[in-house]
Amino acid sequence: MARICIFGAGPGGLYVALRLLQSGSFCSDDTLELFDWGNYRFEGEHGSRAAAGRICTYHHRDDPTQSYIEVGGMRYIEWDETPKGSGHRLVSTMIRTLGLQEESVPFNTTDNPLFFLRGKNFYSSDISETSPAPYNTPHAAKSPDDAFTYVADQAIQKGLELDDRAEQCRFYSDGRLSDTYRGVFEPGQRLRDIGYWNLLYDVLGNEGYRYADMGGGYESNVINWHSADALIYNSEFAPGGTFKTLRHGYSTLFARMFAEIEALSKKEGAPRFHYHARHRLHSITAPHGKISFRTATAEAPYVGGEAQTADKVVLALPPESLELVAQATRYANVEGDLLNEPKVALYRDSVIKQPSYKVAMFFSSPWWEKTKYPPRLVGSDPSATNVFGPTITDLPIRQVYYFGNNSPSGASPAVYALLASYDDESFTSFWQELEIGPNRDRLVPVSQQLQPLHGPRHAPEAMVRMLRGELARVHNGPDATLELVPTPLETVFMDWSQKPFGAGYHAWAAHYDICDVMANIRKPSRLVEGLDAEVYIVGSAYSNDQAWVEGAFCTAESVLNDFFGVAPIIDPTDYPFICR
Ligand code: LYS
Repeated sequence: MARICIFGAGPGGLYVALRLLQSGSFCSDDTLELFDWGNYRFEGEHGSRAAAGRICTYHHRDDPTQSYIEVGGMRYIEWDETPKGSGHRLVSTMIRTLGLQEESVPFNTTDNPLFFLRGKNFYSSDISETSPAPYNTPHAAKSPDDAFTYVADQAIQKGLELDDRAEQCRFYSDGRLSDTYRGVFEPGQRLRDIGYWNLLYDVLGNEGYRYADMGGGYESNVINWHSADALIYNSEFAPGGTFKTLRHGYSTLFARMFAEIEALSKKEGAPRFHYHARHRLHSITAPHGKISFRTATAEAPYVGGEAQTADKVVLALPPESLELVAQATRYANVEGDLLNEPKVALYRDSVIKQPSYKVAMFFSSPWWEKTKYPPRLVGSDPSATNVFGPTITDLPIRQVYYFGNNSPSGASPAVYALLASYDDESFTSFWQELEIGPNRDRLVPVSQQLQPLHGPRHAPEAMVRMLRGELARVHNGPDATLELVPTPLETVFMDWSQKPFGAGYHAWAAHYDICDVMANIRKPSRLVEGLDAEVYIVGSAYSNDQAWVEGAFCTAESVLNDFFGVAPIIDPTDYPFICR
């Protein structure tokens, strides 16, 4: 008669629930419960607002027959199923085993992106010695991506097999600056103790750094994070990378996982299964390993209910949510405060929360095709969705992806979807002040805003005009005005910096042995002398693949294998799910 409680119905929580049910390791008098602060029953007003954690496919006017935009996670890297092959093995495996392979389509990215940097419009193919990008650095004669490769060449010792995942893990803990490195840092110094901004600045100079930041599209990739991880991770975003998605939106995967969970829980011999929408974990303790917790409702999220017990608890929650639970527990000042144990708190803080923001616009025409600087499409696969991009700019919109007319049913009249802004870090605050609209004071404290829990929100007029102006300049030249971009049919935004997520994604902080953190934060009681509590933490934040669903699946799979006795879903020999 075991009770297992999973908090968080994002990719990590769904994965744990599904794999546990599939493993058949339950008795029929066991109970499996899944809690989520939102209501991710995968049916919006019109059955369309499929969402799970930080995945959210938004169809125009919330109508599933219409074109859509991903306002959260949007793609994955396919694994070809060979032992040496790279890619997201668990996401690819899940898609295949759930019978969604037919739905898998290329997420086209261009190998010749359009740039608008320092007021200049140009394509990647225009960049040359005689026509460099507008930065005062020799690196401006090549693509921004080249600057990242250059830094990696300077910093990494020759001869390492860094495509190999086990080798990568060793590099995270013990990678050293190459013997030939010349700069402020010493050759042979541990890379994990060097901030990546510090390293980029040391190698590229400030102009080179700015170019890598603005031309790379993601400020999140160049912050002062863990250099050993950054040196490997950033190669994933080079132009022309091969990504995939699901034809009718990435949420299809999570909707299917949820449906499968419900189906399996109705089978003979299955445990009792309960999904508690709009219920969150309020606080948790584990004195001498005995778990005690309180939940709260979405209506009164900070008021804890009666104390409850469980045999095992999985916290499939991002760091911000863990911190909220830790705070409530700390104020109760009770025995067994696991999350606030000094080493657990230190390890919880091993990742940097990265605010990120997405704005989706829907138009009655693909106006961008007839501009002075249209994005250039690549890929001629007829099964491809129209998605392509990115266009990259130093304007606050930062990156643009052209989803186009991707209505699942060919709805008429056609509606063309545009991910008008994909921005992160300091750029998110540009949009946040436009959320409220003119002549209005703030009514809800920032710390109590929960927008991403309720789904995308409609953008006020001034935000829409700001977006049109920036899109006009990017596609028509620095003097273009907003009238060059038609009035959209609809504009919605998603601010992932708000609670309970507190970030769109996470990056490892420098000065941590991330392998040690990854291995131990999964079961935080391992960080407390003499304690054994069946409380587990999973999710992309503390993973080998941050900012990817794969990271959440890998931490979840490793917890299932190592602590729940579930056999690995695929051979882990050449693909450690976590580093340890
Ligand atoms: N997985 C995200 C994407 O495909 C990456 C976010 C970058 C985080 N530094 O765009």
